[in-house]
Amino acid sequence: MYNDKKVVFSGVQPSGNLTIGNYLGAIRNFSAFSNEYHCYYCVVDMHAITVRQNPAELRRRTYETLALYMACGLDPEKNTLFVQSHVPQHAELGWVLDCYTMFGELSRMTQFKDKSAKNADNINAGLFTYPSLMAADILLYQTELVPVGIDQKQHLELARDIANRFNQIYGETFVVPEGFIPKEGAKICSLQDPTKKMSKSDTNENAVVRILDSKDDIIRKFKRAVTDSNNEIIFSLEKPGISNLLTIYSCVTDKTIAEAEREFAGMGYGDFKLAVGEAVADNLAPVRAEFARLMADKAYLEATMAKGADEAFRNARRTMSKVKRKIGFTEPKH
Ligand code: AQP
Repeated sequence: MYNDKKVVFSGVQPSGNLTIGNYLGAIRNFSAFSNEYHCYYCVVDMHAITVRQNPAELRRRTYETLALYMACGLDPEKNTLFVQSHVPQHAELGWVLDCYTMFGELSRMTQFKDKSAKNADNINAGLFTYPSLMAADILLYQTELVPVGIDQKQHLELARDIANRFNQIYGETFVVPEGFIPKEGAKICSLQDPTKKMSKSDTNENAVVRILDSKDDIIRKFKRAVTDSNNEIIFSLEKPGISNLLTIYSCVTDKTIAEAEREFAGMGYGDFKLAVGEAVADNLAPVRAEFARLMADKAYLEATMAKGADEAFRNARRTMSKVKRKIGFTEPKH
């Protein structure tokens, strides 16, 4: 820790248009930490290139992701909002931590296995070492708490193992981070295959609800959502489609699952899906409006990015020089 506040860090890849999974599992929970913690929220563009990206789209999405952070309530005066590639210590520490991460550990990562299967023609080294770069992102800021969806739990555990390993060899260097996984919304599932998580890079548009989808699109996608046999609207392992919709409804209305089940008892699936779609669209309407306002002010977005990069750089540099000293690197005396 470099000031008296404990640190929160989290990131989102600008690898596609963000989904309600990214929103409910991660971003909308971020602002709750802003008063008590020093929060770093990063647009992790370096992670995004582990899968081939179109350069113009990557650039546009980087601005959009930053604007979405703010549209979801993150005030750049109270949070450090920045872009990963603007702070070179991420790559620098990422390389160092690669040398303290075992091949066997990386081979066990389920995201690597999933993404290798999806991108069989581009199984690059970056995709494999993604978790040690993620560990660097977190450890650079001496982070205590990392709010993420459940899909990132395995990577976070590896970041803890890497921090502990490094600390054991060189003495206390990194704070060992804890994950913060929300009780509701930690895994929002695909509307077309509710046994899988909703992913922004899914090519089936009906499976994914994007934060910036229009109200009509949102409602249409929910109307087409896959449901389960028999007409009961209850949360159950045997009913992944209905359970996913109840979870989404409960997140956007702040009602409990039990309250939602009571509200929809006896209703047909068609009306239920329409009600969920409308609740989601209404919840996202202010985010969409604020996003449009922010995107119209590119100068403000650029100033926010620059300010965030400066703040992040100052603290990242301190951790990096400590790491270099510990491992025996020399520094030039100018
Ligand atoms: N479906 C989800 N439910 C809950 N949380 C989710 N997150 C992602 N999908 C869901 C959380 O969103 C944050 C940012 O995710 P990311 O950009 O790092 O990428 P990801 O986890 O790989 O998410 P995607 O949407 O599936 O991206 P692509 O398709 O590019 O791989 C994380 O906290 C994540 O847990």
